[in-house]
Amino acid sequence: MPDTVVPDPTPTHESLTPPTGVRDARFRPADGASDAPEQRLEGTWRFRLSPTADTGLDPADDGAGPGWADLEVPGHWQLAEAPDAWPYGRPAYTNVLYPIPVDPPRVPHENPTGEYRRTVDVPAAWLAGGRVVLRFEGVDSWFEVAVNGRVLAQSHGSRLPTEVDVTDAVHAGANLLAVRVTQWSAHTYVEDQDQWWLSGIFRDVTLAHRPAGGVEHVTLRADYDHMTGTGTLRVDVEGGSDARVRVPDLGLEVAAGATVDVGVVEPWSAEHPRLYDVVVSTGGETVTLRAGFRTVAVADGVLTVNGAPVKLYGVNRHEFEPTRGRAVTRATMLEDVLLMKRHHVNAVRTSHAPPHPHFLDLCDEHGLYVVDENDLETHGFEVLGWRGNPTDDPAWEPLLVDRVQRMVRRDAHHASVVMWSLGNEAGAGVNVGAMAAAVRALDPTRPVHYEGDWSSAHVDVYSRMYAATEEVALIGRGDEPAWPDAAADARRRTLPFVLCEYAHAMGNGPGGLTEYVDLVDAHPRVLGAFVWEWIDHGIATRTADGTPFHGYGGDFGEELHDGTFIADGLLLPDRTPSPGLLELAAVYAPVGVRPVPGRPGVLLVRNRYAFTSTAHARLVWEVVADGDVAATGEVETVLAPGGSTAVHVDDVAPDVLTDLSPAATAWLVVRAVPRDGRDVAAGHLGAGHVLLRRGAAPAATGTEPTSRATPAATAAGGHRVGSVELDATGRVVRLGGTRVRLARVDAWRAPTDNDRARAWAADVGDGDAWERAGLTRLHERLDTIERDGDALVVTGRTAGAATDCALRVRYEWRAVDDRTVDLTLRIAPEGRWPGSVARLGWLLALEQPGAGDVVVDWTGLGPHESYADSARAALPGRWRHTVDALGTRYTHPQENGARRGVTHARLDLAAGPLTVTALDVRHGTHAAPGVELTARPWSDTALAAAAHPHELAPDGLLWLHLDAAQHGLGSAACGPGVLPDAVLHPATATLHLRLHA
Ligand code: IPT
Repeated sequence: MPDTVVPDPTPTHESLTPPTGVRDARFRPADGASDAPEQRLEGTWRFRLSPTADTGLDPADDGAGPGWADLEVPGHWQLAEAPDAWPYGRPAYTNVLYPIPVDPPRVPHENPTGEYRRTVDVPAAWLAGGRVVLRFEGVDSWFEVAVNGRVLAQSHGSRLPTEVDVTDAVHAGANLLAVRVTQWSAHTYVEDQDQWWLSGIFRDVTLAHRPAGGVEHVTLRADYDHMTGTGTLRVDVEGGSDARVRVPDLGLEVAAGATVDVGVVEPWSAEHPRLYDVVVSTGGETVTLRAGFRTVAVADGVLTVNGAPVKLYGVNRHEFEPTRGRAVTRATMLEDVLLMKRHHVNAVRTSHAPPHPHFLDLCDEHGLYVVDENDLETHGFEVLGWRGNPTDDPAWEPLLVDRVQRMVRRDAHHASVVMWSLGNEAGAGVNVGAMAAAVRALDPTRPVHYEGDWSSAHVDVYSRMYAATEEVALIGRGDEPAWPDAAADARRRTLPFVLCEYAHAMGNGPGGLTEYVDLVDAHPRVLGAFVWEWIDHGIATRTADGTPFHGYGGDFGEELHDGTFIADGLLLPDRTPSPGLLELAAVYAPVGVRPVPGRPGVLLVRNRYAFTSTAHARLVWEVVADGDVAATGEVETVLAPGGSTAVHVDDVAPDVLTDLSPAATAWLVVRAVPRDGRDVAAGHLGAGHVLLRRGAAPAATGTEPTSRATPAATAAGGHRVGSVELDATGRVVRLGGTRVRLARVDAWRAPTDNDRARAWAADVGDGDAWERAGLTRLHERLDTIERDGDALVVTGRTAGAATDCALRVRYEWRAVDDRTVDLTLRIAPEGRWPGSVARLGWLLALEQPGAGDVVVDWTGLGPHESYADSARAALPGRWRHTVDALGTRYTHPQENGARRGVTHARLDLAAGPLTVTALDVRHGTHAAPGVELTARPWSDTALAAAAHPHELAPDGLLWLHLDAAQHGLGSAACGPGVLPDAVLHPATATLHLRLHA
């Protein structure tokens, strides 16, 4: 009978009990910043995995016997031997859904549980006075700590610190430390973030001596008054009495506990991360903190730092390494920070949990604004209509409040943290207010963020994710639809707005970044936006035959998983920047360079820094004509923050166009080149280009050869026209010395992850529309072939089975000389189309063993790939890559590698070079500066069928797309699709090309 059951006084992994046997959460000084001794307990521990939480193992068992093995700490047990073997279960990926039945606080009996053992040496001196404390920075998910066989504490909060006072359980010399960690616990229900389920002691463990009268906790407040240029400092110390505070750089020494005016200081900002050592001493301990003087405020719906409105050009960062999961090394943390800085990211949301604290030390030092997010997500309740959601259940309040308190206590001394976030995707409920109040009680100096409750009743910023640009524009203007509760609505209208997630960077994309960031720049209320997300969480693994690859959901035998949705970052799993990150760098660039609609020949240069002039940058302009610099110079202007200047070609190079051949395609380019040689993406702090003039075709320029070769019959009954050989039906069989396996019009691409999805507001996804229009199964029927003067004209129809959507095609071949042919290809859609098309252009499959090594030289936009809605990173010039290097090996293979605006390309084929010159390219009413060129050693069909890059093998052909246009990328995998001006509609297209081979 229930009332005869005697409750076990010891909390278990299924108890809703805040951590027991633990000390108050404490700030965490930077590595080496305290003179109190400590030992980092990283390295080899003994380990044993049990199938249930009831392991039957004695905490006094030292793990030396059979059944135990070595394991590296910190780490996740599932990745113990990754990528070679999986001795302790495998990683599992779900985005929203719980991988266990939803029955809080109960979890399955099948509950992999790790028993950890190691001995620690406690110096005798540590026991002469003070305390001995064991600190865990992160253990996933519930754990129990025992020393010398005595159970001392139970804790949870996987990404939060736990300190256990072990003084009374240790003796001088060797002591046995035992930690029991369960994979599943009551706390799993509040840790449902979109990431791998990975367990164990995955962050640092330290054993520290806490001297008597030591610095137990520091509350540091370093404010900056931008009106006077002076700072104030207040340091409160828990622990030792008579604490003193020294700031050597300011010649300051004062008692703790008082607010002192420190006089003139250099403020901290992400642009100038000036830190001052603050030395805090008590009788027992000296700790050096690094303080940044800065004041964060929200006034009139605008967030300011040091009085200046600041914009957050952000990314969401989960901690991840392909072989280590969330057990990221300090080297990786630094790499992430430097990669962000290099790509002009100025803000990071620590999605969706407090990061390893060292990451925040790096953000302080290198300058990033941080939204520090609590370890809370209950997304799996959404599919249950939020029934039973812990966020709205008072029984969970102490646990959720404990979490935010531990975050704030640990991190509040960091200058970089400018906002607290209560968690992610945890719905609305009574505990939101309780958490917000707990945060403010500990730290009233920073705004509080939470997206899951759109009333914004308890927070200081209105936050949303993936809202479309139209809605963001409404919010920016303060014209958003009203929230039902009038008071909450009125209050929300006073708040700054932030997109805590936008631009889902899954696979090839995101497209449309510029439109969002323009809204951030245009509206004071729009505070910033954070791309989802920083890195693909592809786990290093191998095929049965040993081929390495990065796995995603489903690659580890999960019974429930979310597939490729874990591969949605700006970095590939090995931290190679994706084209999306290069585009982001161009869009976030601190010196914005943009064409001005309606003003030809003009580039507007804008200083987007909040605190910094452009004195550290040279503004270099160039006129690039057919890939070469025809004229160059510098604009001698220093722009103040927010300042702008227009660079007009008529001012900087008035005669340049008249001096150039009319056949030349010319662009104006402006770049902001750092004078200090700092390491920034593409070598500049911002760049932009505008087309000055499209080169005129040879006929118009009088450079056309006077005598043309005429079509001739071939021995095989076909036709030869200049460099091209056609069969009797008009099908291309040879270009110069290269055999052509396939040549036809194409309108499909291997769908991107965005193409495969349906945008939130769309009736049909792009990939589905293409499937319905038959584009996945196009064949070309040639109908007529006839001479027309000196031209050979072939007509036909390109279509797929089961639909009447088709492309009428007309090829007009005209010889220029024996090795040169002009092709005018006209494509005209007919039928009723269900939506967009992927591309409109000509597809060639050229017989070419070793196609990946073929060198492609091109004149056009580059060197990186570009798409209609992702073309800020590419600049006009002359570029060269191998076919292999043109491509991007996305974790999940898909369309990639297009180069736009190509006026001229040369492919070094085995039989000799093939050159393509774009004489005229049109789509609908739009005249393009050149073709869109894509080359790869496999077909789009193979690309679309591959689940991982290693499954793609060259097929002996060089697949070459020469397109009039290609569809944009959008962000439909999570959010809006391709914006209207980048949608490729079925419309007539013309390609006038000159082929020399
Ligand atoms: C949003 C989540 O906050 C984030 O963790 C991630 O899952 C992202 O989506 C998609 O990759 S939730 C959004 C789908 C409502």
